[in-house]
Amino acid sequence: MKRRNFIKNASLTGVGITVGASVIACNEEKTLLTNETKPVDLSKFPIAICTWGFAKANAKAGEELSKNTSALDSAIAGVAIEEENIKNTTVGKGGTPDRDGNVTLDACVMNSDGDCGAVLCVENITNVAALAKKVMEDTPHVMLAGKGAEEFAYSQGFKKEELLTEKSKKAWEKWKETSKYKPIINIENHDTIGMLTMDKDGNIAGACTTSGLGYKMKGRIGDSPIIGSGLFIDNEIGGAVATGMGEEVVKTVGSFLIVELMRNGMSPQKACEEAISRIVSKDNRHKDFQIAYLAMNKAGEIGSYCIHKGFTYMKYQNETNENIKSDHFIKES
Ligand code: SD4
Repeated sequence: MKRRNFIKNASLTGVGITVGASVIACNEEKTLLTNETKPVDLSKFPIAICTWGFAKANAKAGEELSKNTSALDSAIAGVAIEEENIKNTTVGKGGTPDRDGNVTLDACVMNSDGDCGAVLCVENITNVAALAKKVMEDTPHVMLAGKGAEEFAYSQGFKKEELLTEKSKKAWEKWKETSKYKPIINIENHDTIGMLTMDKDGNIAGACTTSGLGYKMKGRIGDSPIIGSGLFIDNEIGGAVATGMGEEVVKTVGSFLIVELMRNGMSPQKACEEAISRIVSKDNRHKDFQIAYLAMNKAGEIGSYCIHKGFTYMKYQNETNENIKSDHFIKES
């Protein structure tokens, strides 16, 4: 086999580590070989997957990938559909505000080179995933928060927008009558959008963007903009994204954990199951919150798992965009 375009075998640093997800790339032959010597058919690529039933967003990412747009730009173009969709109350413009009525957005992106950028608690800017990419590329930093992120956005030509819609404002005013803070499992069956994209050569990138938990405390940040929690990519291994109760994802650094489990030989499905098991084995509170993970490895294999029934994800492959039900931990729910 020709060794040009050799991608370092990550398992070589360990002793006796299983190597299911490690790859040797051999573009000339249009195949990837895993260390299990399973040939992977590159004609399966590109692939776009995203959390929940965000069909249009995922189709957009798939179309961009098919036009040879980079994996990261395809993901950003895909999630922008939901950031701009004011009917979606969990992402971008139209997102549910915090308990003081401020819509504050969180997002992060990661490319195939392992570079990343994030913005936290940003007001008045709709396309925060694109802003996270700007942080990655045009600042010496990885994360910008609050006013600093907003001012940086204006300096980059982003426009100031009112993110609180009349509808969200009315819902917030109604919420204030009781002020009961209880995140709702599978809210309206869509939530944070976490997307993983793989270009036709098998390079992976991702984006994660959200308005966070509705009626959160002012200044609260969840997992979504935290690299390793809401999103993690290692282009030698694969990627993972999370949705659900951010506080619990952060405690186990869920997306990073899944990629590491895949590095050590687990399938994306088993890795997602193990990451959920780390959360549910701690205590019984998981009965009251949802967490879902979605992962893809270098061979384009996909896995997902969640605590409660109801999580679905989108998969775009070979010009087909499907909504797929995830398996779940609490079987009786
Ligand atoms: C957060 N993980 O802010 C996000 C919100 C979410 O289901 O995905 N809710 O914690």
